[in-house]
Amino acid sequence: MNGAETLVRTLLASGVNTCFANPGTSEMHFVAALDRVPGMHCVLCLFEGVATGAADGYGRIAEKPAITLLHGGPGLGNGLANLHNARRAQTPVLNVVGDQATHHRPLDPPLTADTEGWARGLSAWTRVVQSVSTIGADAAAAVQAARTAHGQIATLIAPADTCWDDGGIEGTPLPVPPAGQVAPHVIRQIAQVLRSGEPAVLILGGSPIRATIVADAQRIAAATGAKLTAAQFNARVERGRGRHPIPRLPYGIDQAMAVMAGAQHIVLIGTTPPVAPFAYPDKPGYLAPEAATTHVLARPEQDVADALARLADELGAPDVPAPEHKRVDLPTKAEITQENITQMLAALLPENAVVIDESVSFGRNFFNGLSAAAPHDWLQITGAAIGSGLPMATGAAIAAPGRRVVALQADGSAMYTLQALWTQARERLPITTVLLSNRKYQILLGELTNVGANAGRIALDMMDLGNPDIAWTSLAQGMGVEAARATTANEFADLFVQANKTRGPFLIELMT
Ligand SMILES: Cc1ncc(C[n+]2csc(CCOP(=O)(O)OP(=O)(O)O)c2C)c(N)n1
Repeated sequence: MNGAETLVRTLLASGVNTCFANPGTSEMHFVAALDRVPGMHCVLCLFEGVATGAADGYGRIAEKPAITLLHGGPGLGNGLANLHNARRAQTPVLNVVGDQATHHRPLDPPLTADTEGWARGLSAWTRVVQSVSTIGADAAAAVQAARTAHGQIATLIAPADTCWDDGGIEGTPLPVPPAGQVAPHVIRQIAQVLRSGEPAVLILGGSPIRATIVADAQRIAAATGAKLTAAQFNARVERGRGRHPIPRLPYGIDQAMAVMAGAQHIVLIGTTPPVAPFAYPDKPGYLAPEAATTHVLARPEQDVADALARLADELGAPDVPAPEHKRVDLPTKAEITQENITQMLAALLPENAVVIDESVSFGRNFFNGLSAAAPHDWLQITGAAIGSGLPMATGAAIAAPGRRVVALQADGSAMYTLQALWTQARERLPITTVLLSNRKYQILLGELTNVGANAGRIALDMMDLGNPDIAWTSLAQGMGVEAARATTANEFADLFVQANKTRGPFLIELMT
């Protein structure tokens, strides 16, 4: 058995059966092994940022890693930004990076780079395979690393000769380490803080934020009078009609500070402290009142569900019934406004959809506005490195057969990784992309003012996508995706219904 075959067999035995690939010469033995060892769904991506973003979307839904198959340091480099988003989301991802054969590397051929160094910047676990005899054991360890602490980035670098040499030994799957439990004294201590009645804000994070987790957090909030919010950036939230709604900490500094106003205690539950995404002159960086004390109920890698349930019990907090949401009606007005489109999405979202949110400016209110939509999962860009939406939708659709994926997608961000549309068409994935076409980097126009920069003509040109206009319906159709343009809100509503009935992908260019 050669090394590549050993690698594939070990991955399959360890429960990893999906690969997002952009191969090169050093990965030829890996792709050849796929014909000899059945069971790996290998998905071709035409840019590495699509592969890594798809692995992020896949891992958030499947709660196990997909692999990315990348070509050397530069291939990995092209995928780094979406690995950054995946790392922030605690998504399990396993990169398999082919590289120069061990005996060829000293010759310094053109594609040679510090692959290991580039990998280490983002990966919790990195290993270079030393010989075919260890590649099986290395692969098993890599899967275990990716599945540790809810999810991490693991990178296995495989020099070409470790894949083509014979003598591989299949690795034994290794156990997934359970998430750490919060110590009893921490539960008691936080209960004491909350019993004091002093104003407190509970900030919930973790991956995923299940409906049951929100329900237990609501018990605690109701019993103690604490305010409950999700963090600003969340990998996955289960929500919608019949479930407890939970707001998220607003993006704007002033709005976030208003949520925190008066708090004497901040309790972090599976999340990191609330900080501003960027510094601004005369604005705080730490988003909490100066007098507030920050407490940690559970760190991101710990068992959040268990900690909340135990805290709720410690407080003797009774169950709180979820609100009875009425179905949202369609608005009667026909203009394309944020309000109307939000209401239309809330009224028409398919049951059990997976929503991907890279809607940036136009979609600022989508999250709260869709809390009474049909039950769904909400996946958000987590690391602020734009270009994750279309790839994440692609990976999520592969992980969620039978569910519609709805990507709420700003146009500037979509341009980073638009090749994802081609993969969506090739794999016939049930994805509706709502492409929010404002032909601007709108958010940056606001940021110019926020940071106190004086914008002239050249600066404003750097935020203008209208010269030339980007023809989204043509781009989508050119990659095999059905597409249509909506220039009124009613047209949008009709197209959204039609798109969601299509078996494959459909892109609606919404002229905002
Ligand atoms: C990888 C990366 N490059 C650049 C940026 C800087 N950036 C932040 S938002 C933005 C433009 C977003 O425009 P668009 O997606 O169209 O959203 P809009 O604000 O217009 O709704 C840019 C370039 C970033 N966040 N991440």
